[in-house]
Amino acid sequence: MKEQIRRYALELGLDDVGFAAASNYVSPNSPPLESIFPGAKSLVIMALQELDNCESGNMQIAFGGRMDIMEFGRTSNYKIARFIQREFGAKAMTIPLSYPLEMSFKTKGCVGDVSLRHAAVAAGLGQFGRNNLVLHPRLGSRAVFAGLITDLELTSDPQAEEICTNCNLCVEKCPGNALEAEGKTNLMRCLKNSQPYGIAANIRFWSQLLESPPEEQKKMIADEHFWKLYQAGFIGFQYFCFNCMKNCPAGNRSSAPSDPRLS
Ligand code: B12
Repeated sequence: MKEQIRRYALELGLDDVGFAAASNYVSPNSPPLESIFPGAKSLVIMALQELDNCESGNMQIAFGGRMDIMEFGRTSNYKIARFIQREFGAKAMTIPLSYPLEMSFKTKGCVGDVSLRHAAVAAGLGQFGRNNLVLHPRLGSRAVFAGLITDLELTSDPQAEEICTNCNLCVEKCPGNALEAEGKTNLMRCLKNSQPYGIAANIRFWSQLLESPPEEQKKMIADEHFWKLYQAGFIGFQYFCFNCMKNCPAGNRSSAPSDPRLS
């Protein structure tokens, strides 16, 4: 079964596929899988290579690339879930790549219902690096994960090798010093830099607008800041920083072989 699913997924154009038994998924800060999918037995996790867009200083192009990946990831999730239902008569529930996730004052929109990083580790697709991203053996930090939960019984793939060399480039290049403490990203520092038009900026802007006289309101609406908030709002969110991902030298994407499992 695993090989049939793997082949199907690789033929869709995904970069890698891994499997994890539900019991091997350990993410202490996430809700239990059983609370999401009673009877869940396994996770099927896919790795997609981040496009070179992330290197651009133009943040429309940089995040546009991520939107392409998210769209492809979601389409792939749907196709693989349907493949599992059709071929094996099993249930499959897709995991959102980023959003939606629980939004509350408690979680501050920072805890996914399934942690794709912990799932990727359990599925043998990588290990946590100094930047707290999961480094895929070939794609390094430039890996985005997608995946699904199923009641098919699938064994876990072997653990991936550790490729982070602790070169510290990610720490040095983080504009918010969000990676100073090992093993823990300072979320608020990361968010302030990576999503400058997120919820905090919105609260500030709209409160200020309400309290301002009409002339000031006109100026605020004419300001670029408002237009950026507007765009981030209708996209859902927009990242303005890819530093911990794009500066990481781990992995060797250029030598990526075509997958031998497809030949
Ligand atoms: C919410 C979210 C965010 C929030 C908060 C992240 C957070 N809480 O960790 C913010 C906005 C800050 C964020 C930032 C980024 N994110 Co984000 N994010 C998510 C999301 C939706 C949920 C994450 C989550 O549930 N975290 C909460 C729990 C599970 O984390 P935690 O237990 O506290 O674990 C943390 C630490 O304890 C540590 N950790 C845990 N175990 C271990 C073990 C070891 C050995 C070590 C060293 C560390 C470590 O790592 C975690 C990071 O703080 C996921 C998608 C998903 N559903 O998983 C994407 C996801 C994690 N994000 C991703 C990316 C790429 C980013 C950014 C690079 C942004 C960008 N421009 O793309 C930055 C990276 C920040 C960084 N270096 O840590 C990718 C990561 C891919 C990868 N290769 O690892 C994911 C998986 C999305 C995807 N579909 O691929 N993200």
